[in-house]
Amino acid sequence: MIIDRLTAPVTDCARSSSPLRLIAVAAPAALFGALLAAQTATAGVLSPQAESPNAKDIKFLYDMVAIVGLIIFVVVEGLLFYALWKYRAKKGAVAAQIHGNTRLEIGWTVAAALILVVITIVTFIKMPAIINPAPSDIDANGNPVAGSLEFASTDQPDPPAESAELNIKVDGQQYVWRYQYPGPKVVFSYEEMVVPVGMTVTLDISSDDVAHSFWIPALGGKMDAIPGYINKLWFKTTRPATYVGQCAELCGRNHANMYSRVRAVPFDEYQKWYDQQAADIEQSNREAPKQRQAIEKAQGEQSIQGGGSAGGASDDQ
Ligand SMILES: [Cu+2]
Repeated sequence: MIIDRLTAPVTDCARSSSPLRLIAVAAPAALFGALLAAQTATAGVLSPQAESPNAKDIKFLYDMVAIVGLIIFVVVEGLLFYALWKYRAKKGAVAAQIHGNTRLEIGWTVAAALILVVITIVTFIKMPAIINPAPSDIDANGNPVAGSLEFASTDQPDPPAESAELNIKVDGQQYVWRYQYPGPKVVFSYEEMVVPVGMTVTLDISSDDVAHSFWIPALGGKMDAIPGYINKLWFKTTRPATYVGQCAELCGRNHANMYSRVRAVPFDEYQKWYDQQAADIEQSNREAPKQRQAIEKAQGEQSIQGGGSAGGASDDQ
């Protein structure tokens, strides 16, 4: 009887809490899954995506530090578990009192310092290639050029003088990216940047309102977009593809919707897009005043029919 009384509430309790327990496990798992599904949030699950030469160098440094860290983690944890097992408490055992081991202590201090020195040297070797823009693989007319010296950041120099480059002004605005293209025509686009494959693209990044951050993970570093400042970044694509990114600085209510995209296309296709975009913009500029006049006229007639209103459109607006 006693046992019955004791066990009954326990099983009741277990039964009632099982859906809760399921939710407690399933909800974080679903959240984690959703995070992984957001391509730009992970930027490659274990190791960063890399397409542009500077992105590849950043990935190399990242992987190097991650692998060294992983080896040290395995060795330290391995020794810890080995010691736990080998020296586990036995009946009547008295713990040995140890007061340091000079040789061992000097050893692991020197080893740690050496690892840091190696990481520093390799990082400094890679730095110029991350900072300085590489020359384009194609010239200003879209013809391939021989050789590909890989030369990227805030104080980045221009690509080598003889190399073609495409300089795009990137402007962060709550909540959209605007790209202004160079050349004889007025060409700009929002959200999606179109670039020719093989051309080194240099970016002058700024903002109209608050701090944003321009980031296409596969195409190199992340750069702040700050009002009043021009920060520089570069990338070079090697194949036709679309690379997605996202504003990486919390910039307000709709920050999560501030996407960015780079579409790399063959040079001819880029030129076609450039001309079409210029023509579309020119046509919109011609149509806009007509549409405005039509709207103002309609509003004017409405206000006359309604006996006039204080906020009506006037001719000089
Ligand atoms: Cu933003």
